[in-house]
Amino acid sequence: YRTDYISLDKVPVWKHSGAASAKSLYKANDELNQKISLFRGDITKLEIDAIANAANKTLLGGGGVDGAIHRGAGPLLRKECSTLGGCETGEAKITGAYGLPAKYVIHTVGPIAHGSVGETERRALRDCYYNCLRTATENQLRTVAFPCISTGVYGYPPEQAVEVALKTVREYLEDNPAQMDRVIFCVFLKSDDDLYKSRLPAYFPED
Ligand code: AR6
Repeated sequence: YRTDYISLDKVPVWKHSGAASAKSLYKANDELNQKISLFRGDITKLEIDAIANAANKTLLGGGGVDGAIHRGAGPLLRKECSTLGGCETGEAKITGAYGLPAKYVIHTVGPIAHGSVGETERRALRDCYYNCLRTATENQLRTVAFPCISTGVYGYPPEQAVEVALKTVREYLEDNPAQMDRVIFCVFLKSDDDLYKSRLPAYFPED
């Protein structure tokens, strides 16, 4: 038993701040809103069904969130990853989570942007979120956390990435309402926390 693990009951459902909602293209849907959390902290501590990993094509580990996940999981994760034949940009592959409190890790490879993005990168980032959610559903996994894929070393501008992340999750939940109980946006930086707080009302509006 580890006191630093964070179970789902300690991750509150996202709530509007009470400020006037941002202009939204989407209909208010309280059932969907109840499935969303914003959590600032270390994704490796979450005791949920699956955490997404912002990996590279080798799937053999790296820095950033990938490094933290491999450190927490231990060497058996790398061993399993080494059997998968890598992963293409936008695709997702599932493994066990070994020493982590989550049940599974869903590895995905974000686009390398280095500060500028076009439609190719945007679509690849969308594919990352979508394919992680689809992989979770295929494995009957109902609680999933995402880091801010591609916005670290890979240089995707966070204020553009947040739009892709929120839009893809919103549309997935609309299309698959019975398959998913909770999607956690796990931010690490204060700036991403602020960004998600300001943009969540546009994708998950209240009445
Ligand atoms: N929990 C949650 N988020 C984290 C954590 C953590 N423990 N640590 C960092 N972040 P990055 P990328 C945030 O660079 O841009 C690796 O070397 C971080 O603040 O990890 O997709 C891979 O092997 C940022 O917001 O991923 C690849 O080579 C976010 O995670 C490459 O980096 C993503 O930053 C992938 O680059």
